[in-house]
Amino acid sequence: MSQTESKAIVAASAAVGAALGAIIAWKIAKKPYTPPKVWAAPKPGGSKFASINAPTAGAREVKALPKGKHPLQLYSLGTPNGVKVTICLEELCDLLPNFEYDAWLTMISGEQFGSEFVAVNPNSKIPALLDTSTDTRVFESGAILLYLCDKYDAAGALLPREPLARAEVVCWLMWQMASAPYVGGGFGHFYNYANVKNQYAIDRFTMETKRQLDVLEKQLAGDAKSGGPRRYICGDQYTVADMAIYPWYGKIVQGKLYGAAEFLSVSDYPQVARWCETMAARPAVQRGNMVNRTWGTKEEQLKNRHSRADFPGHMYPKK
Ligand SMILES: N[C@@H](CCC(=O)N[C@@H](CS)C(=O)NCC(=O)O)C(=O)O
Repeated sequence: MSQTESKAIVAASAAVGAALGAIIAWKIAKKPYTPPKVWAAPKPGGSKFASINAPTAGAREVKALPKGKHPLQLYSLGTPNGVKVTICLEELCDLLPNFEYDAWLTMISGEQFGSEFVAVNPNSKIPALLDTSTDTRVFESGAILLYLCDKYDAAGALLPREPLARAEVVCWLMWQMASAPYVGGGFGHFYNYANVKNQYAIDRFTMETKRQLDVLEKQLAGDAKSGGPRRYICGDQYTVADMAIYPWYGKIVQGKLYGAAEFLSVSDYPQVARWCETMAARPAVQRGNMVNRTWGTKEEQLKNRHSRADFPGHMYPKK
């Protein structure tokens, strides 16, 4: 058999394989599902993360966590939930000359089930923070943002201390925490990660994701109370609400999450796009985006972070 003939056979087999895969996916999608009396876990498959999913919690292996020399140890990955926290930590570096932290890359293909990680976050998800100065563990990204500001931001630069202003910021922070699962676990999962594209699920979560983007668009556009567009989510002051919301909704509008900008018609949200530009220009946002990141160009990644010197020199603004 000539080389050309064998190449043609390989190409033909690949095409037949792809066609069969598409038919199976289509058949699965069409098959009506009647829930059994008692649910049983399906065999792994069906999405990118299926192999780590289980209906039980807790440690799966005995495994120590690495520890650095600073009191704050962050165990995380550069996903939107992780980036919220690394942006905040980098903002604190810009506010406080002696503030430091260690951030350890934690791969969620299994490291979140190690015994010491589970001791820091019983929910086995990044980000997780350990404050070794008091042996305090903090989990849930929103709780970590509050903890960091309560402990280090005495001036209320990132989270106002005044109760009424603080309440508004906490409302938007809680909004983000409650809404993101619709975007990540709902829209992102079914549109991007699930092997079988299910129209019912995609329609449901796209509807909700667009509605949430419109909530933000209207907030940023402003009203009689704000007297015009709001520069940041809560007005003139940049806060933890911006840090929490930007890595999810900002990145969707910038086309950096799920490759869904066109599908979601993100040009419907010009105020969100305007706010994204302001956010992306902040040096701490740029650095926070790099920490514990394992994808993109080499220049966009800083897998583990232990000091300001880990970043290229130009990335900390001159005082
Ligand atoms: N509500 C949590 C969500 C954290 C979360 O979902 N983390 C994901 C990565 S973005 C994770 O660790 N997934 C691993 C898993 O589900 O096993 C938070 O905001 O901290």
